[in-house]
Amino acid sequence: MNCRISDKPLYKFMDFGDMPLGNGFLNEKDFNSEHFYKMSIGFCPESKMVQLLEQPDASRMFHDHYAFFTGSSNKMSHHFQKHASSIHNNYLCTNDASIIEIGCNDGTFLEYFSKNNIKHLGVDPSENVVEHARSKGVICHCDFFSTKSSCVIEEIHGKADVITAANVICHIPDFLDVLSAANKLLKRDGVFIFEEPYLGDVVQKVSYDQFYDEHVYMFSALSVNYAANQCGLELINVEHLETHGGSMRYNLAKKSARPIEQSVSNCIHNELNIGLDKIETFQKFNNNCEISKQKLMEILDSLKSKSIPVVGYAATSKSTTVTQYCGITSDHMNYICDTTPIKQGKFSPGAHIPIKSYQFYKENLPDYALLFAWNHRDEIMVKEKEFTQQNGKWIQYVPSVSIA
Ligand code: DWN
Repeated sequence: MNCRISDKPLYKFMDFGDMPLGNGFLNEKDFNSEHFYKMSIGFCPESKMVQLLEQPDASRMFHDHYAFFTGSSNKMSHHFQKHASSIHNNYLCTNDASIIEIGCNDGTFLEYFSKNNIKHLGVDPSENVVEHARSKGVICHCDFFSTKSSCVIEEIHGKADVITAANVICHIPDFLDVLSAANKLLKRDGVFIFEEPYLGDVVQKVSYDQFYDEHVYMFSALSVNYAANQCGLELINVEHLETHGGSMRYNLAKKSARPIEQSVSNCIHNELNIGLDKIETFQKFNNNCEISKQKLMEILDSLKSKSIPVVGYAATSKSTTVTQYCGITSDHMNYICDTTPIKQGKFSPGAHIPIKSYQFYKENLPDYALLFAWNHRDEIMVKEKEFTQQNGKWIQYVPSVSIA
């Protein structure tokens, strides 16, 4: 696995110990053969990249029973429709215009282009989500995106005006290869637009749960700019987004093909101000995570000692990091409820807490719910008015530990 964008050493600043797969929901019979890897995070002072030091093999994470479906959040579906329409209006006005999406998942984003008869191609390595996308009329190629697969992609589709990705690029270890492949597949003035959870938000909100096997990188404008420059691309625009607890949308173009907008230098200036270029910032982040963990466990241990039932709300990939890092077990939490059928009836990775359907939760409202899907808080608070009205309490840990 090549997951280095500079040949300078990485400084480890956080060690999570043994970690199961974030989306490795499993059956009881598989408890003994569950896969664990050593999860730790490092910072490269040269490229300013923050990343996992080790990542499990891709085939363990992305396969024909991948558990995450983009359409599981109404708000995210709406976000992608808006994004699709904006890309259409800004970049895809000619008759021969075309778009490629890396990591198209269940087709939530590309469905717009399919419906509007715009030439498109989704690329994704997980056959089950690709099937879902195809059922919506989305044209897909089932494979990992790389310079190797770019030859086949070019044969099928040709070069594109726009290449997009959302919450995908930070999953791919060979970032430089992805950038090179994108550069190769872009038309001369094409743009590569991707959005990912943002390092600045992770540090400021102490959202350590954004680190898990699939997220090999936690990008900043500093690190993306560094990598893009090595592959004939440059960062021309950035836009901060509220999605997934704070994300950044990066727009890249071939060198000198498009003007570099003010947002890039503004963002980099802000990143230097908040210290995203310094190891000390991440050492402090590590301390803040330890404090957050202690506070959360004080609450959960206290409820456990009084035998007060707690339910986890949403079996997110992030919840795996939280349960494993904090030491949350099925003694603290009766079950985790989740709307995704493929997760229901299984057990959470590592902690082996049962996953139950949303229906089950609605019929057995608990006293306390730990909000694992804190990044969808607004959507969930609207949906869960009944729980709050019945005096149900939310336990939260991002941006700070609280009971409300
Ligand atoms: O990058 C990634 C992000 C975009 O999605 C992937 N590596 C995997 C996944 O991460 P996640 O699982 O932490 O994503 P979410 O969107 O925070 O959580 C999705 C899960 O939450 C699904 O299993 C559905 C569930 N959920 C729920 O049960 N009720 C979600 C919502 C909004 C709800 O109301």
